[in-house]
Amino acid sequence: MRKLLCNCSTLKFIDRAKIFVQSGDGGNGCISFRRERCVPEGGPDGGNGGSGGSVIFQVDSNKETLIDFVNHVHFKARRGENGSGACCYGANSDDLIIKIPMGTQIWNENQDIMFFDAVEDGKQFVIAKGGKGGVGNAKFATSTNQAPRFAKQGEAGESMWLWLVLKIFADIGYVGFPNAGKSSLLKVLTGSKTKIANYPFTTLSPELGAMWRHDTKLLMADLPGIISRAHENKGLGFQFLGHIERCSGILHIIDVSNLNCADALGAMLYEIEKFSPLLMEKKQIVALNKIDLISNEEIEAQVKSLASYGFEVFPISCTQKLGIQQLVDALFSLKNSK
Ligand SMILES: Nc1nc2c(ncn2[C@@H]2O[C@H](COP(=O)(O)OP(=O)(O)OP(=O)(O)O)[C@@H](O)[C@H]2O)c(=O)[nH]1
Ligand SMILES: [Mg+2]
Repeated sequence: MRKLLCNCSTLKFIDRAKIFVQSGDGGNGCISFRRERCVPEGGPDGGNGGSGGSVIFQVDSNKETLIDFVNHVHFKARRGENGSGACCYGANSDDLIIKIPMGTQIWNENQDIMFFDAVEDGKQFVIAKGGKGGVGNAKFATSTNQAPRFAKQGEAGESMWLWLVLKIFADIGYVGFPNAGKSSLLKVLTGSKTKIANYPFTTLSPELGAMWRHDTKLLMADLPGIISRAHENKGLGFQFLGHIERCSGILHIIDVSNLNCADALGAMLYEIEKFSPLLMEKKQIVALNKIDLISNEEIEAQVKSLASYGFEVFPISCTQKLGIQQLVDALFSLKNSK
Protein backbone atom coordinates (compact mmCIF):
# COMPACT_ATOMS: atom_id res chain seq x y z
CA MET A 1 0.00 0.00 0.00
CA ARG A 2 1.11 3.53 -0.72
CA LYS A 3 2.29 5.28 2.43
CA LEU A 4 -0.46 7.53 3.77
CA LEU A 5 0.32 11.19 3.24
CA CYS A 6 -0.28 12.17 6.80
CA ASN A 7 0.88 12.05 10.40
CA CYS A 8 -1.34 10.62 13.06
CA SER A 9 -2.08 10.71 16.77
CA THR A 10 -4.72 9.46 19.17
CA LEU A 11 -6.00 10.39 22.58
CA LYS A 12 -8.06 8.82 25.34
CA PHE A 13 -11.42 10.52 25.08
CA ILE A 14 -12.96 11.88 28.25
CA ASP A 15 -16.30 13.60 27.71
CA ARG A 16 -17.55 14.42 31.23
CA ALA A 17 -15.88 15.93 34.25
CA LYS A 18 -17.03 17.44 37.53
CA ILE A 19 -14.94 20.30 38.84
CA PHE A 20 -14.98 22.86 41.62
CA VAL A 21 -14.22 26.52 40.89
CA GLN A 22 -13.62 29.31 43.35
CA SER A 23 -12.77 32.90 42.62
CA GLY A 24 -10.49 34.85 44.94
CA ASP A 25 -11.80 37.04 47.77
CA GLY A 26 -11.03 40.73 47.55
CA GLY A 27 -8.22 41.95 49.81
CA ASN A 28 -9.30 43.91 52.90
CA GLY A 29 -9.03 47.67 53.14
CA CYS A 30 -6.53 48.82 55.76
CA ILE A 31 -7.00 50.99 58.87
CA SER A 32 -3.85 53.01 59.35
CA PHE A 33 -2.78 56.53 60.37
CA ARG A 34 0.25 58.43 59.30
CA ARG A 35 2.60 58.54 62.31
CA GLU A 36 5.67 60.61 61.79
CA ARG A 37 7.45 62.93 64.15
CA CYS A 38 7.43 65.72 61.58
CA VAL A 39 3.65 65.34 60.99
CA PRO A 40 2.06 65.13 64.44
CA GLU A 41 -1.48 65.49 63.06
CA GLY A 42 -1.03 62.78 60.35
CA GLY A 43 -4.35 61.60 58.96
CA PRO A 44 -5.71 58.22 57.89
CA ASP A 45 -3.59 56.48 55.25
CA GLY A 46 -5.01 52.93 55.01
CA GLY A 47 -4.99 51.73 51.40
CA ASN A 48 -7.63 49.71 49.49
CA GLY A 49 -7.42 45.95 49.09
CA GLY A 50 -6.82 44.40 45.65
CA SER A 51 -9.46 42.46 43.71
CA GLY A 52 -9.49 38.68 43.88
CA GLY A 53 -8.82 36.69 40.69
CA SER A 54 -11.79 35.56 38.61
CA VAL A 55 -12.16 32.04 37.21
CA ILE A 56 -12.52 32.21 33.44
CA PHE A 57 -13.10 29.49 30.88
CA GLN A 58 -11.40 29.94 27.53
CA VAL A 59 -12.23 27.89 24.44
CA ASP A 60 -9.11 26.30 22.96
CA SER A 61 -9.46 24.43 19.69
CA ASN A 62 -6.14 22.66 20.31
CA LYS A 63 -7.72 20.71 23.14
CA GLU A 64 -9.73 17.65 22.21
CA THR A 65 -10.89 16.01 25.41
CA LEU A 66 -11.56 16.77 29.07
CA ILE A 67 -8.64 14.59 30.14
CA ASP A 68 -7.02 17.56 31.94
CA PHE A 69 -9.86 17.46 34.45
CA VAL A 70 -9.52 13.83 35.48
CA ASN A 71 -6.92 14.47 38.15
CA HIS A 72 -7.22 18.22 38.51
CA VAL A 73 -10.63 18.96 40.02
CA HIS A 74 -10.27 22.08 42.19
CA PHE A 75 -9.59 25.40 40.50
CA LYS A 76 -9.09 28.31 42.89
CA ALA A 77 -8.04 31.80 41.91
CA ARG A 78 -5.96 33.74 44.45
CA ARG A 79 -7.35 36.39 46.77
CA GLY A 80 -6.45 40.05 46.36
CA GLU A 81 -3.78 41.44 48.64
CA ASN A 82 -4.81 43.52 51.64
CA GLY A 83 -4.23 47.26 51.52
CA SER A 84 -1.58 48.69 53.84
CA GLY A 85 -0.45 51.95 55.43
CA ALA A 86 0.93 54.94 53.56
CA CYS A 87 -2.04 54.57 51.17
CA CYS A 88 -0.54 51.42 49.64
CA TYR A 89 -3.12 49.54 47.59
CA GLY A 90 -3.09 45.75 47.73
CA ALA A 91 -2.27 44.08 44.41
CA ASN A 92 -5.07 42.60 42.28
CA SER A 93 -4.73 38.86 41.76
CA ASP A 94 -4.39 37.32 38.32
CA ASP A 95 -7.44 35.63 36.86
CA LEU A 96 -7.37 31.86 36.61
CA ILE A 97 -7.88 30.82 32.98
CA ILE A 98 -9.14 27.29 32.39
CA LYS A 99 -8.83 26.08 28.82
CA ILE A 100 -11.60 23.85 27.52
CA PRO A 101 -12.07 22.11 24.16
CA MET A 102 -14.52 23.34 21.53
CA GLY A 103 -17.89 21.73 22.11
CA THR A 104 -17.71 21.79 25.91
CA GLN A 105 -20.90 22.72 27.69
CA ILE A 106 -20.73 24.03 31.24
CA TRP A 107 -23.61 23.01 33.48
CA ASN A 108 -24.50 23.62 37.10
CA GLU A 109 -24.12 20.78 39.58
CA ASN A 110 -27.69 19.55 39.06
CA GLN A 111 -27.23 19.70 35.30
CA ASP A 112 -30.41 21.69 34.75
CA ILE A 113 -28.84 25.07 33.86
CA MET A 114 -26.29 25.47 31.10
CA PHE A 115 -24.01 28.45 31.67
CA PHE A 116 -21.90 28.30 28.55
CA ASP A 117 -21.57 26.42 25.28
CA ALA A 118 -18.05 26.56 23.83
CA VAL A 119 -18.59 26.96 20.11
CA GLU A 120 -16.21 29.80 19.27
CA ASP A 121 -12.44 29.36 19.47
CA GLY A 122 -10.71 31.76 21.87
CA LYS A 123 -13.94 32.96 23.48
CA GLN A 124 -13.82 33.59 27.24
CA PHE A 125 -16.53 33.19 29.84
CA VAL A 126 -16.28 34.40 33.43
CA ILE A 127 -17.85 31.72 35.59
CA ALA A 128 -16.84 33.10 39.00
CA LYS A 129 -16.00 36.75 39.43
CA GLY A 130 -13.27 37.70 41.85
CA GLY A 131 -14.35 39.69 44.92
CA LYS A 132 -13.76 43.46 44.85
CA GLY A 133 -11.07 44.80 47.12
CA GLY A 134 -12.18 46.50 50.35
CA VAL A 135 -11.77 50.23 50.88
CA GLY A 136 -9.04 51.56 53.21
CA ASN A 137 -9.82 54.14 55.90
CA ALA A 138 -8.06 56.90 53.91
CA LYS A 139 -11.03 56.92 51.55
CA PHE A 140 -13.54 57.40 54.35
CA ALA A 141 -12.04 60.64 55.66
CA THR A 142 -14.49 63.55 55.44
CA SER A 143 -14.54 67.06 56.86
CA THR A 144 -16.68 65.84 59.75
CA ASN A 145 -14.80 62.58 60.34
CA GLN A 146 -11.15 63.23 59.66
CA ALA A 147 -9.91 60.13 61.43
CA PRO A 148 -12.19 57.22 60.47
CA ARG A 149 -11.31 54.09 62.43
CA PHE A 150 -12.96 51.72 60.03
CA ALA A 151 -12.25 50.20 56.63
CA LYS A 152 -14.24 47.90 54.34
CA GLN A 153 -13.48 44.20 54.09
CA GLY A 154 -12.91 42.74 50.65
CA GLU A 155 -15.90 41.05 48.93
CA ALA A 156 -16.04 37.27 49.11
CA GLY A 157 -15.35 35.33 45.90
CA GLU A 158 -17.83 32.84 44.43
CA SER A 159 -17.55 29.08 44.48
CA MET A 160 -19.48 26.25 42.87
CA TRP A 161 -19.34 22.72 41.52
CA LEU A 162 -19.78 22.40 37.77
CA TRP A 163 -20.21 19.70 35.19
CA LEU A 164 -18.24 19.95 31.97
CA VAL A 165 -19.83 17.93 29.19
CA LEU A 166 -18.03 17.63 25.90
CA LYS A 167 -19.96 17.07 22.71
CA ILE A 168 -17.18 16.42 20.30
CA PHE A 169 -16.29 18.72 17.49
CA ALA A 170 -14.64 16.10 15.32
CA ASP A 171 -14.51 16.46 11.55
CA ILE A 172 -15.75 12.93 11.00
CA GLY A 173 -17.85 10.67 13.21
CA TYR A 174 -17.73 6.91 12.56
CA VAL A 175 -21.16 5.33 12.62
CA GLY A 176 -21.82 1.62 12.24
CA PHE A 177 -23.24 -1.50 13.79
CA PRO A 178 -21.11 -3.28 16.39
CA ASN A 179 -18.19 -5.26 14.94
CA ALA A 180 -18.20 -3.41 11.60
CA GLY A 181 -14.55 -2.49 12.03
CA LYS A 182 -14.78 1.13 13.18
CA SER A 183 -11.96 0.84 15.69
CA SER A 184 -9.89 -1.16 13.20
CA LEU A 185 -10.19 1.72 10.74
CA LEU A 186 -9.19 4.29 13.36
CA LYS A 187 -6.18 2.12 14.15
CA VAL A 188 -5.16 1.85 10.50
CA LEU A 189 -5.55 5.59 9.92
CA THR A 190 -4.13 6.99 13.14
CA GLY A 191 -2.19 4.23 14.91
CA SER A 192 -4.77 4.36 17.72
CA LYS A 193 -4.34 1.75 20.45
CA THR A 194 -8.09 1.39 20.81
CA LYS A 195 -9.37 -2.11 21.64
CA ILE A 196 -10.38 -4.28 18.69
CA ALA A 197 -12.16 -7.59 19.17
CA ASN A 198 -14.55 -9.92 17.48
CA TYR A 199 -17.54 -9.24 19.72
CA PRO A 200 -20.08 -6.42 19.79
CA PHE A 201 -19.63 -3.30 21.92
CA THR A 202 -15.89 -3.58 22.27
CA THR A 203 -15.81 0.21 22.16
CA LEU A 204 -17.82 1.66 25.04
CA SER A 205 -16.84 5.31 24.86
CA PRO A 206 -15.75 7.48 21.94
CA GLU A 207 -12.11 7.39 20.87
CA LEU A 208 -10.51 10.23 18.99
CA GLY A 209 -7.77 10.05 16.39
CA ALA A 210 -6.17 12.71 14.23
CA MET A 211 -4.42 12.67 10.87
CA TRP A 212 -2.54 15.55 9.37
CA ARG A 213 -1.95 16.18 5.72
CA HIS A 214 0.35 19.14 5.25
CA ASP A 215 -1.29 21.73 7.54
CA THR A 216 -4.74 20.21 7.56
CA LYS A 217 -5.78 18.25 10.59
CA LEU A 218 -8.54 15.70 10.33
CA LEU A 219 -10.05 14.78 13.68
CA MET A 220 -12.05 11.55 13.71
CA ALA A 221 -14.26 10.02 16.38
CA ASP A 222 -14.77 6.27 16.67
CA LEU A 223 -18.15 6.00 18.33
CA PRO A 224 -19.65 2.95 20.03
CA GLY A 225 -21.72 0.77 17.69
CA ILE A 226 -25.40 1.49 17.25
CA ILE A 227 -28.14 -1.08 17.22
CA SER A 228 -31.73 -0.97 16.06
CA ARG A 229 -33.86 1.35 18.20
CA ALA A 230 -30.76 3.26 19.36
CA HIS A 231 -32.86 6.42 19.13
CA GLU A 232 -35.07 4.96 21.87
CA ASN A 233 -31.97 4.74 24.03
CA LYS A 234 -31.37 1.06 23.27
CA GLY A 235 -27.73 0.00 23.51
CA LEU A 236 -25.60 3.05 24.14
CA GLY A 237 -28.44 5.14 22.71
CA PHE A 238 -28.36 8.87 23.22
CA GLN A 239 -24.95 8.84 24.77
CA PHE A 240 -23.48 8.05 21.40
CA LEU A 241 -25.96 9.66 19.01
CA GLY A 242 -25.50 12.99 20.77
CA HIS A 243 -21.86 12.96 19.78
CA ILE A 244 -22.45 13.06 16.04
CA GLU A 245 -24.48 16.24 16.44
CA ARG A 246 -21.31 18.27 16.20
CA CYS A 247 -19.24 16.23 13.77
CA SER A 248 -19.03 17.93 10.40
CA GLY A 249 -19.40 14.71 8.45
CA ILE A 250 -20.42 11.09 8.99
CA LEU A 251 -18.55 8.02 7.81
CA HIS A 252 -20.84 4.99 7.78
CA ILE A 253 -18.87 1.77 8.20
CA ILE A 254 -20.59 -1.44 7.15
CA ASP A 255 -19.36 -5.03 7.45
CA VAL A 256 -19.80 -6.08 3.81
CA SER A 257 -19.11 -9.75 4.54
CA ASN A 258 -22.23 -10.66 6.47
CA LEU A 259 -24.80 -7.96 5.85
CA ASN A 260 -26.97 -6.69 3.07
CA CYS A 261 -25.35 -3.28 2.84
CA ALA A 262 -28.43 -1.47 1.56
CA ASP A 263 -30.50 -2.76 4.49
CA ALA A 264 -27.72 -1.96 6.96
CA LEU A 265 -27.29 1.60 5.68
CA GLY A 266 -31.05 2.10 5.60
CA ALA A 267 -31.30 0.96 9.22
CA MET A 268 -28.50 3.27 10.35
CA LEU A 269 -30.00 6.26 8.55
CA TYR A 270 -33.36 5.46 10.13
CA GLU A 271 -31.82 5.57 13.62
CA ILE A 272 -29.98 8.80 12.89
CA GLU A 273 -33.03 10.51 11.43
CA LYS A 274 -35.23 9.39 14.31
CA PHE A 275 -32.73 10.85 16.75
CA SER A 276 -32.55 14.18 14.93
CA PRO A 277 -33.53 14.94 11.33
CA LEU A 278 -30.91 17.70 11.36
CA LEU A 279 -28.19 15.04 11.39
CA MET A 280 -29.29 13.93 7.94
CA GLU A 281 -28.11 17.25 6.54
CA LYS A 282 -24.48 16.39 7.32
CA LYS A 283 -22.10 15.24 4.63
CA GLN A 284 -21.96 11.46 4.61
CA ILE A 285 -19.85 8.81 2.93
CA VAL A 286 -19.81 5.03 3.23
CA ALA A 287 -16.98 2.55 3.76
CA LEU A 288 -17.73 -1.10 3.00
CA ASN A 289 -15.25 -2.91 5.25
CA LYS A 290 -13.90 -6.49 5.19
CA ILE A 291 -13.82 -6.81 1.39
CA ASP A 292 -11.02 -9.35 1.85
CA LEU A 293 -13.73 -11.82 2.86
CA ILE A 294 -15.83 -11.67 -0.32
CA SER A 295 -15.33 -11.87 -4.10
CA ASN A 296 -14.99 -8.91 -6.45
CA GLU A 297 -18.42 -9.67 -7.95
CA GLU A 298 -20.03 -9.57 -4.53
CA ILE A 299 -18.29 -6.26 -3.75
CA GLU A 300 -19.57 -4.76 -7.01
CA ALA A 301 -23.09 -5.93 -6.33
CA GLN A 302 -23.03 -4.43 -2.81
CA VAL A 303 -21.68 -1.11 -4.10
CA LYS A 304 -24.42 -1.03 -6.76
CA SER A 305 -27.10 -1.74 -4.18
CA LEU A 306 -26.19 1.52 -2.42
CA ALA A 307 -26.41 3.72 -5.54
CA SER A 308 -29.88 4.99 -4.67
CA TYR A 309 -28.61 6.66 -1.48
CA GLY A 310 -26.36 8.98 -3.48
CA PHE A 311 -23.38 8.73 -1.10
CA GLU A 312 -19.82 8.05 -2.23
CA VAL A 313 -18.97 4.42 -1.41
CA PHE A 314 -15.47 3.07 -0.64
CA PRO A 315 -14.78 -0.67 -0.47
CA ILE A 316 -11.97 -1.21 2.05
CA SER A 317 -10.25 -3.82 4.14
CA CYS A 318 -8.68 -2.71 7.39
CA THR A 319 -6.79 -5.94 7.95
CA GLN A 320 -5.43 -6.14 4.37
CA LYS A 321 -5.14 -2.34 4.06
CA LEU A 322 -7.07 -2.22 0.80
CA GLY A 323 -8.77 0.93 -0.49
CA ILE A 324 -7.51 2.96 2.46
CA GLN A 325 -5.77 5.70 0.48
CA GLN A 326 -8.89 6.49 -1.57
CA LEU A 327 -10.90 6.71 1.62
CA VAL A 328 -8.35 9.04 3.24
CA ASP A 329 -8.45 11.31 0.17
CA ALA A 330 -12.23 11.40 0.35
CA LEU A 331 -12.20 12.20 4.08
CA PHE A 332 -9.85 15.13 3.56
CA SER A 333 -11.90 16.46 0.65
CA LEU A 334 -15.03 16.10 2.76
CA LYS A 335 -13.39 18.28 5.41
CA ASN A 336 -12.17 20.80 2.84
CA SER A 337 -15.58 21.03 1.22
CA LYS A 338 -16.95 22.84 4.29
N1 LIG B 1 -11.40 -9.97 7.79
C1 LIG B 1 -11.46 -8.74 8.26
N2 LIG B 1 -11.73 -8.53 9.57
C2 LIG B 1 -11.78 -7.27 10.02
C3 LIG B 1 -11.56 -6.16 9.18
N3 LIG B 1 -11.68 -5.03 9.93
C4 LIG B 1 -11.96 -5.43 11.19
N4 LIG B 1 -12.03 -6.77 11.25
C5 LIG B 1 -12.32 -7.59 12.44
O1 LIG B 1 -13.64 -7.31 12.88
C6 LIG B 1 -13.73 -7.43 14.31
C7 LIG B 1 -14.36 -6.20 14.88
O2 LIG B 1 -13.50 -5.10 14.67
P1 LIG B 1 -13.59 -3.74 15.55
O3 LIG B 1 -12.67 -2.77 14.89
O4 LIG B 1 -13.40 -4.04 16.98
O5 LIG B 1 -15.09 -3.35 15.27
P2 LIG B 1 -15.92 -2.14 15.87
O6 LIG B 1 -16.83 -1.65 14.80
O7 LIG B 1 -15.02 -1.14 16.47
O8 LIG B 1 -16.76 -2.89 16.99
P3 LIG B 1 -17.48 -2.26 18.28
O9 LIG B 1 -16.51 -1.41 19.00
O10 LIG B 1 -17.88 -3.47 19.07
O11 LIG B 1 -18.68 -1.51 17.79
C8 LIG B 1 -12.28 -7.68 14.80
O12 LIG B 1 -12.13 -9.05 15.02
C9 LIG B 1 -11.44 -7.22 13.64
O13 LIG B 1 -10.18 -7.89 13.57
C10 LIG B 1 -11.26 -6.41 7.80
O14 LIG B 1 -11.04 -5.50 7.00
N5 LIG B 1 -11.22 -7.71 7.42
MG1 LIG C 1 -14.83 -0.50 18.38
